[in-house]
Amino acid sequence: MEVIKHPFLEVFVYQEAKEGNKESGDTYFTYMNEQYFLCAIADGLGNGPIARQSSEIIPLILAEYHHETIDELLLRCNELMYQKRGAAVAIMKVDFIAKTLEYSCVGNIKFYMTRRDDEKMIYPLPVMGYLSGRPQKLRTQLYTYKPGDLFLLHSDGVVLGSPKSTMRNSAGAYCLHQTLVSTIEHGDDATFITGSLLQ
Ligand SMILES: [Mn+2]
Repeated sequence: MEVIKHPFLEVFVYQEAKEGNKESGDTYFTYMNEQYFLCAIADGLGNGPIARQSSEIIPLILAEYHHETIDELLLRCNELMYQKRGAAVAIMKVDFIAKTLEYSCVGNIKFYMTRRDDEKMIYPLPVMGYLSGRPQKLRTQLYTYKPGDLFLLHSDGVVLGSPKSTMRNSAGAYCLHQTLVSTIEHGDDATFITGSLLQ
């Protein structure tokens, strides 16, 4: 488990490989500074080392170019999928100054945000498909956030019957993390990132 604890936010990451595989085909990335927090999950097509060949590129690109926009980052990653299997990729950026959260996804990674003062859950739909090196359409969404808002990003190895009630019943990111760890089914590569926005 990777943990980030900061006055601005608290984040918990969990990852496990499909049973029998040494390496997960999923990768994840987190980075933060005083202005922003950037995180991502990538799920490589196929499984094991082949899947990882595609997904491991995403954290490398994000570590080098974290100052760029999400669209720029996704298009960079897309170009590098050429002649590889490809990957589903979701990227999220929290701007602590503007108090905004920006999100974009191509493929089967899910994102949810619940807010303390709003019953509606935010659940942006992804662009279908995966990054493959071909020209890619993007659908990047921008939201405002307030202290107490909770988010969850997960790969398709995490299966949630009712994300809304699971999140509503969690006091914060750690509680949500613990609930998910106890319900995970171990049949697939699984990665999730839970976070509480604090300021
Ligand atoms: Mn998967």
